[in-house]
Amino acid sequence: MKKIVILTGAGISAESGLGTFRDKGGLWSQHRIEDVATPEGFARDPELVHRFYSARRQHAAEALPNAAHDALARLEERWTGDVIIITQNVDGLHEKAGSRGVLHVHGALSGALCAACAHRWPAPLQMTPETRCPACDANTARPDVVWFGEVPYHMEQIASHLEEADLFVAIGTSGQVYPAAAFVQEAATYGAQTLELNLEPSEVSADFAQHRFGKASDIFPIWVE
Ligand code: BV8
Repeated sequence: MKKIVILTGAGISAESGLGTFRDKGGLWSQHRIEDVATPEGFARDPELVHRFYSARRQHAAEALPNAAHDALARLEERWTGDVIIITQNVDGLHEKAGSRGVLHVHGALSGALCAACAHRWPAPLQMTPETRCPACDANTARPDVVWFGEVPYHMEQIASHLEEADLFVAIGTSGQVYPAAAFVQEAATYGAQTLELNLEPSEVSADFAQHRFGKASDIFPIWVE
């Protein structure tokens, strides 16, 4: 049966009250990427970076999935083929909506990683430079997210899903961050149909055969039903 691969970005969580990155007043307008989303920024000022991610972790913990997340979870239940969700989001809202096996290509706020021994554990809501690794006790804990210049997660698994996709759908992403922004091209190369669902055209709209523009919670449920 047909395999649907879905890439989501910050736009799918906008109606859950979580800020996007590049919209007006978005996360990147409040902080420079170099200061809060790079290993160099973390080395320079771990306290600032922990404050940035702890605030987002708090917001994500309080946020509820919206109709677009719910429709995706329903699609997974109802579709007789495979539905693979690859998310650039770190907010955990797909899991709150009931989606399982979501591939977090840029990590998750719910995870902590030890920069010294690579141990991973569930992140406390508020992390600080004093947060200690439960395995090696060093205070080298960091958010388990993929910063710019770092290798994205699950790339081999993602490559095989893109190869097998019959339909590739992007929801709520500006198509500005690589390699995720190039996933549509990879899927299309292997013959997938491509559909972009977004508030407005993205940087990679030209790579999609079809487009539906509007709010994710308006257009996606209709598309699923
Ligand atoms: C890597 C961390 C090597 C956690 C993030 C020059 C050219 C090409 C590439 C590069 C280059 N220079 C450097 C690079 C590589 C770099 C990169 O892409 N830079 C960009 C800025 C040019 N990439 C990397 O460094 C990556 N690593 O390349 O390693 C490698 C590669 C392959 C294999 C092995 C090794 C690592 C990138 C990961 C960075 N980490 N997040 C966190 O803080 O969250 S990226 C960050 O941006 C988030 O993950 C976010 O998800 C992602 C993308 O943003 P979007 O999700 O698209 O959000 P955005 O705000 O941009 O857009 C929202 C969209 O929603 C808008 O279009 C809006 O219209 C729409 N919208 C709004 N409301 C709604 C809506 N749509 C529907 N409904 C609504 N209601």
